Amino acid sequence: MPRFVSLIKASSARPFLTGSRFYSSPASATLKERLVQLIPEKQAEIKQIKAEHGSKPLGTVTVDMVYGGMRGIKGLIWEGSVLDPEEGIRFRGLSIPECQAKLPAAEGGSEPLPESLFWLLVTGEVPTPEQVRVLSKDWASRSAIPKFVEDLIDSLPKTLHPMSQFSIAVTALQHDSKFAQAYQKGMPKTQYWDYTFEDSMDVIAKLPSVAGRIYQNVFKNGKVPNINPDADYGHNLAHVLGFSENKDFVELMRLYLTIHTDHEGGNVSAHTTHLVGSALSDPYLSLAAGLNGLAGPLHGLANQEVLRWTLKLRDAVGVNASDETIKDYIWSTLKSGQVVPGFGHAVLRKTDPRYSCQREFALKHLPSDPMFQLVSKLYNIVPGILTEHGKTKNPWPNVDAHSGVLLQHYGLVEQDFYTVLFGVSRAIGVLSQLIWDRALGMPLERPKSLSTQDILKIVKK
Ligand code: CMX
Repeated sequence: MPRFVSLIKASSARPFLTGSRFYSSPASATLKERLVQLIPEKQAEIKQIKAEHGSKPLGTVTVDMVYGGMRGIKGLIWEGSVLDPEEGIRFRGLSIPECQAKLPAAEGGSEPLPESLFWLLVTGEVPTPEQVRVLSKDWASRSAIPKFVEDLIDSLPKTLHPMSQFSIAVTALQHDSKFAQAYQKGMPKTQYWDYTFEDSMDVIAKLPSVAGRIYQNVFKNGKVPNINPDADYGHNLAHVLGFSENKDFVELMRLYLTIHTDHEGGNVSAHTTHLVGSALSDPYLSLAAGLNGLAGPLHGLANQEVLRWTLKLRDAVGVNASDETIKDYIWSTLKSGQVVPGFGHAVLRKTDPRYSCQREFALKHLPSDPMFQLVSKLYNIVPGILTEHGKTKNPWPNVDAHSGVLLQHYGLVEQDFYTVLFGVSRAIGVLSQLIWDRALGMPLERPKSLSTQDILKIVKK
């Protein structure tokens, strides 16, 4: 009997796999069917790695690392993406330009569909256009949110930050967690990944409905357009925000949602989701925790801070200001003890390729936008000043330095909403890993902490 047939038969006791159809090749498999094949292979690979190499060191931990936010400590497994300080992110080995070239796009579009990146992150494989189409439909079919969550969002004060509203709504969606319900009924560990997969698919699918509702409530007339069951995820997100008539904005959403998904495992939103998930908190609770981390100004909230700071700069010095005047403004930010938002990174040491591809998008679609031209000027000026300032290890721009200027060009000018868009995308990355966390039986995360007294005792020995 071929291996995949026995796997599907073996898995048929699982409640969400009973409807799995027979398939003859991976190209016609659904995402879940493909996972049924891949999981035992990966489990066996890791078992072997642990047996053969389990006692080998991966590096040393210094006192500076412990006091320095654990930079550089190799202590996490993250399958979907790896970040090279010089080159930037690779999703399952593919750079952003390679993803743009290889991942299926929408009909008539050229940017990769975020559904295809989810497939890539989960399986390590480039999906066929048909597989992506099925996934788009699946997400659209799961997109409705319960009435009580709609009412809850509607009841929140407009003055509550959209990211707080987003996190509250995701936590409330936990009401319908299949993982939590199955755990209460006493599911065996072998089924953890299956329910994590179903919850992850559900919550990702519902995020545009949640984000659209928050946006329309806080900034517009409160009327939320319906999700189109035949449209892709990026198109539907643009639609609920009220921008789907503009084809370029829809393409921007697809690109935006693709590039913000994943940035290996140690960043605050990814690590938090993974950490909270390790307590077997379900995907809703784990994601909500990660979103709360994303809402910090040194992380995802930097995207709102960048546009706010750039607009203040424009208002203070004008769009045609000389380089010298702009330099003075940047120095005044630094001298007042603030960071220049959108520049620097904990791992990267070169321009973020997520910045570069957004710049390419702007050069193609909005080359003469005055704010884009100002952002381009900042690209030429800020790194030199940060280098002269002498503190930051990386003076180059990160992803957040560019996203706001693209959104405002199309009329999405409400900066406080920008991190919600980042959050919709980040869910795709962190939940693809959470599925693997449960498939691989990742244990409760519990590193050792030390007091300063303990450190002194150790180093003085
Ligand atoms: N402007 C001014 N100072 C900066 C700076 C910037 N853009 N970037 C770093 N520094 C400073 C740090 O605040 C730190 O100062 P202290 O020694 O006084 O604490 C010093 O330079 C060394 O920092 P680092 O090791 O280079 O950077 P970290 O790994 O500590 O921090 C980051 C990384 C991103 C938080 C930091 O570069 C920063 O604050 N940038 C601006 C905010 C931002 O754009 N965040 C978004 C990052 C991408 C994302 O997650 O979305």
